[in-house]
Amino acid sequence: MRLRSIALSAALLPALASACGASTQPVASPPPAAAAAAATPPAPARPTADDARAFLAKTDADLRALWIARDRSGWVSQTYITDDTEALAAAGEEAIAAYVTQAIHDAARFDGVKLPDDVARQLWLLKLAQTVPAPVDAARRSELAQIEAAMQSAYGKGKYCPAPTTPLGKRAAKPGAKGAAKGDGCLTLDELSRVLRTSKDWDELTEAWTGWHAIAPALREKYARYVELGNEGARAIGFDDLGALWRSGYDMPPAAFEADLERLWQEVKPLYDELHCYVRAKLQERWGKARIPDGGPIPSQLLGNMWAQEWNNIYDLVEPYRGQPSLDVGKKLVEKKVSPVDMVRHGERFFTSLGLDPLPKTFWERSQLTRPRDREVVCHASAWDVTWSDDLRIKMCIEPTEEDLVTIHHELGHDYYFHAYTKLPALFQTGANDGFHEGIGDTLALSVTPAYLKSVGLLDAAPDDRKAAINQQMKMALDKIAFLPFGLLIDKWRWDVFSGKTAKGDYNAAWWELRRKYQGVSAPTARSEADFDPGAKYHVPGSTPYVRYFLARIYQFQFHRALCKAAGHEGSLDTCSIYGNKAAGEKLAAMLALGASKPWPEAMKAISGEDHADASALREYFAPLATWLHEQNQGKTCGF
Ligand code: X8Z
Ligand code: ZN
Repeated sequence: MRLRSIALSAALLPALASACGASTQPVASPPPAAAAAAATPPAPARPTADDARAFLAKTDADLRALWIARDRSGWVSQTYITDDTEALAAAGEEAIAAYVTQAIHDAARFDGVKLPDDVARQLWLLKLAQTVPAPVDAARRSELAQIEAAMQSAYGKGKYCPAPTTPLGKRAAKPGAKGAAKGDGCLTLDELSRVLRTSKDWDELTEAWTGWHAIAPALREKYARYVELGNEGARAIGFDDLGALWRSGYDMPPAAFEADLERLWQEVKPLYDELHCYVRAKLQERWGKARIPDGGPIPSQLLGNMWAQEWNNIYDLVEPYRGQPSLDVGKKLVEKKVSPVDMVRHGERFFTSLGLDPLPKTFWERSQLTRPRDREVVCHASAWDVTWSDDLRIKMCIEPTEEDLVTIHHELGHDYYFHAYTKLPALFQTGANDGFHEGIGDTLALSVTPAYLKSVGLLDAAPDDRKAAINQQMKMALDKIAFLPFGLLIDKWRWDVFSGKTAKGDYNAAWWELRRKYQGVSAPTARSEADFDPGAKYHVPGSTPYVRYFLARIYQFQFHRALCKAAGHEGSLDTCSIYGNKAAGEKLAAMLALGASKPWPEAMKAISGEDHADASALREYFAPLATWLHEQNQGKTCGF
């Protein structure tokens, strides 16, 4: 879906200046949603720019109505999963998919017409508006929408029910014990994630990992069919396959985009390799070289996160210097009994301190901040503007952890973007590219420094010497640097699946090959093609493209450097907080207000003066740690 909700299957695929094939294939008779469009008077033989504008005005109104309907049912289905709400979500998705395919076909009459830039750009964005375009055939279109909704629900409802004799089964049976299952004796993703975050028991960690991954084999057949139908939809509007469509949203040809990603990856890979080497050595001290051999991948259940995507939860195992002031914000949140609402207020305060508006009253009435006790929901965090009119919300299952405090800033970043461009034409109501959208809240979170946290009572002391600063850098690197290869590989896997390079019979093997090659992690237990491990990551069954998060990890340091400069910060980037700085706020707001109305390099220029993605800001931020890691790794066998 291309939603005003981020992190749903939603999409926000951005615009591209270069042309990419419009559909020349005949499209079947218009679906009901498009019937109104078909009833407009026949276009003149030679359409003009004014005709294109009129077409867009109508399309804008139609899209708004359809997107609002789709997002209303999407919100309800994700905050109350039942067969009925799943069917409503599928219907909303189906209607919009039908409309967009038809509208793209209708817009083909403007091909070759000289158009003003804003008109040409909206027509191009229309082609990218549907993350998963539907086949023209009504039955297959309906099938695709149902599969998408079913995969999303299945993921949301996923649970692991341990047998009483297993390590987690025994734990679950102890009432009141940490990790004890509630009610049915089954464990949700939150509970299994808590085990991965806190347990230091090999068997428990392995069981939590395999337990969650057992939800995914049931999705394998559905996913294979989704690939067929999604490709059919993408081809019907002129793309080679669904992956080609996803790579087309970056104002450059897909091949140039891939090359740019590789350039960025090569710039940050040396830092990842040093971090991996250091962390592996620390884990070897904890678990032994028999389990983690030199030169090999790290078993992925040992990194504190279900997907080994961020490693900050094992900070205690890898802390550079003991005896420094605690950086444990989670402990403080628990100690001070900071409620989920208060955590969100902390986030909002950061945005308003920059001169941005407070969140609307309805945000507090309509958001889902905690996991409801009485129904199934999709807990994966997301941000919404359900009725496309400043109806801002977030959907989370907040726990008192630092991770969730950072995620709150992340989600509010999406909401503030929605708010900033709410008056633009609907097709421009998206990020300059999807990496921008993912990077805004994270940019502000980079300003949530220990000094800032101390000022709001969430830390007792901020680092004031080199050792403490290295500890803080390590903490940040376990989040920001550890994530980079993961951010890249999910879509590398999907692009190969969509293009057919990876056949259905190789889904899981291809996944683990990429996990080993890029992340240097291995599966906790033997895997086979009976498994479907990519399906255990939200964004795969949820149809959310993922390379956006890789981009966001690069952009956010670029944005941070630019905003710190605007704020007049002197000193190293890792000590900069733009909290309370209106000049930085203005710069940010100006960029957000552009939405997708301009190619993303122009938005990048508006905020940073630079017109390309540049990993040098990230490298500058982590320069002290890079030197330190390099020293620590002397004499070690690095690599995997
Ligand atoms: O999905 C998200 C956000 C919602 S857009 C919570 N993120 C990725 C993930 O959780 O895998 C943020 C970081 C990466
Ligand atoms: Zn996000």
